[in-house]
Amino acid sequence: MDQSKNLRQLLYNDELNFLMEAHNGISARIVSESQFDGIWASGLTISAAHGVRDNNELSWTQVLNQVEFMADSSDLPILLDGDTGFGNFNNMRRLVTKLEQRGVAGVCIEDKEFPKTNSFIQSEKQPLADPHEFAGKIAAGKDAQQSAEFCVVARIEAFIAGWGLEEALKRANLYADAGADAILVHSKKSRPEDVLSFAENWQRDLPLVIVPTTYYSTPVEFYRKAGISLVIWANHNLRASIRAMQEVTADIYNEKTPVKAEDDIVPVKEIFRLQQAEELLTAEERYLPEQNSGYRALFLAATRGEELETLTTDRPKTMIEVGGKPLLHKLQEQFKKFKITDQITVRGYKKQQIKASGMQFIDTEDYEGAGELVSLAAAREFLKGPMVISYGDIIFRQYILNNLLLEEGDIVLVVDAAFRETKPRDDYRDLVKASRSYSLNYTEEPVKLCRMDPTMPVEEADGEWIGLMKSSARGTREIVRILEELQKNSQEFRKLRFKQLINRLVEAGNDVSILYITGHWVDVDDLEDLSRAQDF
Ligand code: SPV
Ligand code: MG
Repeated sequence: MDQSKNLRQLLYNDELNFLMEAHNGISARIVSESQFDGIWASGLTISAAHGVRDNNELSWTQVLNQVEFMADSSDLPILLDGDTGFGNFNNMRRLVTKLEQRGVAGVCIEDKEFPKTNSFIQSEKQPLADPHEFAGKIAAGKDAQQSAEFCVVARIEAFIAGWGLEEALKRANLYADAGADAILVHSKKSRPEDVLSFAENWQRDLPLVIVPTTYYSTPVEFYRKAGISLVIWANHNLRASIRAMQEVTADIYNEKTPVKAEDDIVPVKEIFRLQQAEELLTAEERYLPEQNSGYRALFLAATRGEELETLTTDRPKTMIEVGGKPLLHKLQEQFKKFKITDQITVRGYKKQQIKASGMQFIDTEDYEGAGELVSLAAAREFLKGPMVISYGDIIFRQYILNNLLLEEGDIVLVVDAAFRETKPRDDYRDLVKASRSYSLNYTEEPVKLCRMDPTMPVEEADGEWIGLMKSSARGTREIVRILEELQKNSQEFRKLRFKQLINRLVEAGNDVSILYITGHWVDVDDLEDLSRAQDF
């Protein structure tokens, strides 16, 4: 899109239009999501965002770089504050060429000397440029542009430097003669008298631009009546963000936690949205070969969950909706995020009700009163290579799966060390004793499982297994070996639960590692759990 043409229209149409300040890619995107007509890439705020002064401390290529990011992230025309053109007529030519190449719609230069000082700092001491030299710079810029639409705005600093209307008009006429596309008349007064008197006495058709930073309280109707074309709100986004950063920094320091501050800041998701992270995900699907983590997932979902009463008369609990989605679909999506796309679910109770696209299924008829190992044995053929095995009725925060996948070890169980708070009841829980209790002290030494025993006194337990584990190819082979051994040797194999398998693995000399978490998961066993899950 030709942004220069858009900027030109803002200058030349009969309406009063507005530019909003931005100083980097993200602020440019924010302005571009608003109803504003265009963007002012302010020299003051671009400098300040870099932590330097508005005295040409940034090099012109650094400014160019910044405005390129702004152009990339916005679909509005950008008028760059080009200070004094970063040198003489020759520097101005090169500036215009580069700005056009980077999709910047126009540039405004001011008739002061390089290096400039911001107009609000000791303004009366600031020397103005020789008007003829400056007019030559404008002419050189206009001659350098490739497209007819690119806009060069000449900014008059006569009022700023303590000169009067006459000097301002004389200079503006010279710059208009040199080919400027518009005149920006700047003032430091708290009322608009400079700019209004200028507008009244301006005889040419060339549009006028103003920057009401100090006379901001003037109703914009005055500008419309005076025939002004463009108003620039020159620094407000940076000023707003400075206040916000000061407040949040102080607040988090004082509170020693961001808990309070979180309510007043955007969620991280909002950053992703502004960065258009979604687009990259779609593009990845399109351009990258389908990726697979190497893990396969097995979900155990054969039981009904009768404690959930009428909710499970017509479907198994894995299909109960939490936050608008069946538990199994939530698990499925979560695993997909980690490129675990090879997924299988063991179904039993009301198996026809379990549907999930892209999911494979294995059915077992033996689920009523059976332990989990029957389901595991049903999935025997699938138990190959690196695996993640999960109960079909749990939900957990994403980081838990992430950390599990990163954890070393042939067999790793996720164990909740905060289990006493998580579920203060005494139904069946896979309590575990470990080589070491959960502690905040960092140590390289891995935590090993000693035994899993739901009957151990709660005070003795180091945590509760949440029903989520992973195994390496070697670990999976061991699981299969023990599973088959139990199948062969146990009289009541169908009653066996995970604890028997896990304890046998340990007894057989396998290291079963533990990844401690502290909450952030729910298993949906009864109605109380379900309401906790809905809040989750
Ligand atoms: C800027 O925003 O950098 C300007 C306007 O040039 S002023 O700060 O008022 O000089
Ligand atoms: Mg400036």
